[in-house]
Amino acid sequence: MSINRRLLIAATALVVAGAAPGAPAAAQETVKVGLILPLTGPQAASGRQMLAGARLFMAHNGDTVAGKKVELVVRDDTGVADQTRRLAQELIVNDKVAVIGGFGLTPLALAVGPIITQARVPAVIMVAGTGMIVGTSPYFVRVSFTLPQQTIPIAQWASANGMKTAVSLVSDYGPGLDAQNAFKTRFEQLGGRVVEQLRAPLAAPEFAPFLQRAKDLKPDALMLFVPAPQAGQLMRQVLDRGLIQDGVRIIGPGDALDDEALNAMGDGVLGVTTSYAYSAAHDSALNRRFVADFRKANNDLRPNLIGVGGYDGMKAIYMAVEKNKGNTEGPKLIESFKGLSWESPRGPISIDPQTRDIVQNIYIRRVERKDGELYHIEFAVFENQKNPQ
Ligand code: VNL
Repeated sequence: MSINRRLLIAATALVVAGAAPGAPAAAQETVKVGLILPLTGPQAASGRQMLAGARLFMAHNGDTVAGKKVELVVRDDTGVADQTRRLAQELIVNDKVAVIGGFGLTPLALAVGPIITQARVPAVIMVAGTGMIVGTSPYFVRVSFTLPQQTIPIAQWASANGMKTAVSLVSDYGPGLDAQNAFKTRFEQLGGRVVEQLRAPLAAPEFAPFLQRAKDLKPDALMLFVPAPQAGQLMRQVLDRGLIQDGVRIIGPGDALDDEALNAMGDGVLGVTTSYAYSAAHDSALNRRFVADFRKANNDLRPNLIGVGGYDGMKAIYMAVEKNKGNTEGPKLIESFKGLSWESPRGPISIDPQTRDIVQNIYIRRVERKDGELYHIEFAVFENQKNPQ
């Protein structure tokens, strides 16, 4: 390594260390919020949802909090973890943001853990759902969901509704493995049997051979998980292969029947039952306003849980800054996220003061036609669910 390069690395380390107490951010009259989102590439749908949700929150609630102006600094990581890491560093060191947020996939969130720990800057997770992420830095807080939290209720429901055998098919990375493990554990505790656990690659998946295998095994249920942007592609192939017509019940956390893609799936998915924290059809005044304004501002795009994550992420940041009377020093700011609770478009939610993870209702919902569109209609609820430890 050249002397110059060594000096550069040492200088970068010093800058990060210098930013550590967060004092520069606290002195500013602007609260800068850095959003790191996949705005291009295969995960772009998530970035679009998060950004729309964050902007709608500001449209609804104004751009000042505790007397300070809130400024979004938006960056596209293209869904690549090296970019997420580099952008986090830049936002903290150069832009002096008080907090960062976003993270469209588990590996993207994990990439910033060491940086936020060292710089002592809070990071609000608006999508990533692998259970262990929040535990990897004392500066993480999560407003999205965890896969075990969202999956266990459907294992109970399936068991209570006569399903005895199941196959699971998931994306082969953190959240998929979490969903698969949580499902198998609960379903088998209740007397069911998972006869095979299938895993498709996350990048450019080809689902056909896995679906054929699942079909050949003739289980009562097929439990599915893919990240929400892959929902349309997966379900098209499920329908093409005739699994539902063959009598296999499709179940899982709601990601594979994502609200943004649901209408395009068509009537073949009527009756499919899943468990999830949010439905665009959630029956509350706040959600009706959220959905109507979101659609109006985004070419009639239907919001999903990722859009809600953007909205609630900003809500959490506003509440934490307010609670802290405008002081945005990292170590103080992270404290003020702990124990927050509020009404989300999905229903009542809170941040566990011990784990900094989301506590929320998980609803059992079935696809029905309503006002000419397909929706997830909620009919049962598991209240105040935490990520199981
Ligand atoms: C993750 C989990 C991503 C669930 C998702 O969609 C999702 C993740 C972007 O943790 O990577 O629906």
